[in-house]
Amino acid sequence: MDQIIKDIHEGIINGQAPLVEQKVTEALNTGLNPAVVLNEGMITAMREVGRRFEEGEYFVPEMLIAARAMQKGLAILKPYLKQADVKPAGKVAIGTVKGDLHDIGKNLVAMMLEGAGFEIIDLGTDVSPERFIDAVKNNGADIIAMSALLTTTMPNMKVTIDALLQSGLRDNVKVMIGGAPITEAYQKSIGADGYAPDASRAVAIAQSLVGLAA
Ligand code: B1M
Repeated sequence: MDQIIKDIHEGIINGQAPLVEQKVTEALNTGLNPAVVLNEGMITAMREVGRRFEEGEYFVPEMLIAARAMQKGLAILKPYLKQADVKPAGKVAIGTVKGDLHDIGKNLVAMMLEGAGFEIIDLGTDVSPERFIDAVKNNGADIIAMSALLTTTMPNMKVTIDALLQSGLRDNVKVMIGGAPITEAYQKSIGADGYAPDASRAVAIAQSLVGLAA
């Protein structure tokens, strides 16, 4: 691993936001591939933070400051995740489901979709089924994109799909889901139209849901 990638990785694990900002900028200026910075430096660091939390080495405050450092790095990376010459692709209402406050993965998916030409309605975190429905009814979303990181909140994806069915809007919109505990089998079991395990595959799924060649 490049020293600079190691520095970014360690910086996130230790929650050093200014260092992460500095090193991500430096990495991009020296011509390092943004995907390498993201995947090898940053995403692996959050995985390590999760491991430490699970092992009882980290607690919520450490997770929180690591997440802040990650968000700072992502903000610098954002313009580099855009693809050149993208055509408008469709409107996506994205949010983390009710009860869930994790937003790093959701933000990353939103950035990649935006980079691929989708218009993004970012509903934020802790999004109720009613707010997703509102985005279809009043904002004309073509896709509802739900993220969940907790096994306790993932059932709210099904609650949202059921609410869409009850409101008569299910046929007007495609539903895609993702997040660490989500699987393709779960997607099928709740009647969602698509599942992606990571942000780049989320772009391909969204494109296929609106009929664009992925
Ligand atoms: Co939380 N947390 N957390 N946490 N947290 C996890 C998820 C956990 C796995 C940690 C662990 O135990 N190892 C665990 C869940 C266990 C479970 O349910 N089985 C957990 C827990 C328990 C909790 C609390 C309950 C802790 C507590 O309070 N006791 C609490 C819950 C709060 C709540 O939501 N109500 C909590 C709180 C927090 C913080 C607030 C401190 C912070 C979040 C800050 C923030 O997001 N702004 C936090 C963090 C940082 C994590 C970990 C360490 C990292 C998550 C992350 O950002 N990953 C996480 C451990 C882990 O995931 N290994 C953990 C990086 C991100 C890029 O990946 O989000 O998976 P991810 O997104 C990926 C893919 O999943 C996919 O693409 C993304 C990019 O590749 N994807 C999609 C995501 N959404 C998608 C949507 C799509 C498609 C793809 O289509 C729509």
